[in-house]
Amino acid sequence: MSASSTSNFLRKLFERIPLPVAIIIGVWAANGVLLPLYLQKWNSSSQSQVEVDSSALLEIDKGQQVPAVREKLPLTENLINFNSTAGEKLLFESEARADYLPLSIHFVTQTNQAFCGVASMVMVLNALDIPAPEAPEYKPYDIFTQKNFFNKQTDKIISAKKVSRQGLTLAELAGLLATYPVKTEVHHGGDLTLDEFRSLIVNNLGQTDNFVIVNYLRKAIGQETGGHISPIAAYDKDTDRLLILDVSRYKYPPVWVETEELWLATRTLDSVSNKTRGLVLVSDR
Ligand SMILES: [Ca+2]
Ligand SMILES: [Ca+2]
Repeated sequence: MSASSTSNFLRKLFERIPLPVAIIIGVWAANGVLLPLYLQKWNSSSQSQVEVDSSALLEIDKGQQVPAVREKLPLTENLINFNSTAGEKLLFESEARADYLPLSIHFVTQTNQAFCGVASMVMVLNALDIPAPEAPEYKPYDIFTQKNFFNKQTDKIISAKKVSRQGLTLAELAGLLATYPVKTEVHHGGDLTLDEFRSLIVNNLGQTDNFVIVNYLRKAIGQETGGHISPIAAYDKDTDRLLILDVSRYKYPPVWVETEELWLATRTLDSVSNKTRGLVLVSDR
């Protein structure tokens, strides 16, 4: 059928359809196109605004940035992937790993790109077996989650909403933990020698009733890019490396990093607090 005979056929067809039926068909067709577009727009505008880590954006042509769908990021040669034969061997032959088991049992992925500190605290509180609040999604079981961690007490330090925008400083992290029955000890990287940094961590990793949360600059250990927080789980003396259980599990695997490199990464300035990053040691009260 040619283009002109097709249009003749359609015109004749429409002439035979009564006007009310034509109106109904018109409205139905418009809804088919406009309603889905409207719903799509409504859905996207009603989603909560979560700050996207700029390292999750890929540069494309014309300098335009679009959210990228991609696999975990590759590791630079200075880091040993825990999920490798070498990484596994380091754990089995590690000289301080009392914290590995309780932390690995409670290993979680941060629920948004600024919740690394919250995810780390939740892991440590669960590993310490601190009495947890009710978790409605797991009723009748109680466990710390990145949702029920926040309450009226924690809101006095910083709200969940604010944390999702800007993350946490070392002082805020310790302040939030102090609302729970635990003891905290804050050490800024700039105040510690390498030996002090190493012995604080290694001593702790040899004891089961306390944990180390580290705040470091990713860029300083060859990762993308900004300040980050995660628990440390083990130490290998022969290679002088620490195992970080990285809570951004969508982005990087746990890694073995040289102690000196991590120390230097904690001696960087956090522009929010205007202090260097560092460590928080957490124990039962
Ligand atoms: Ca070893
Ligand atoms: Ca410990």
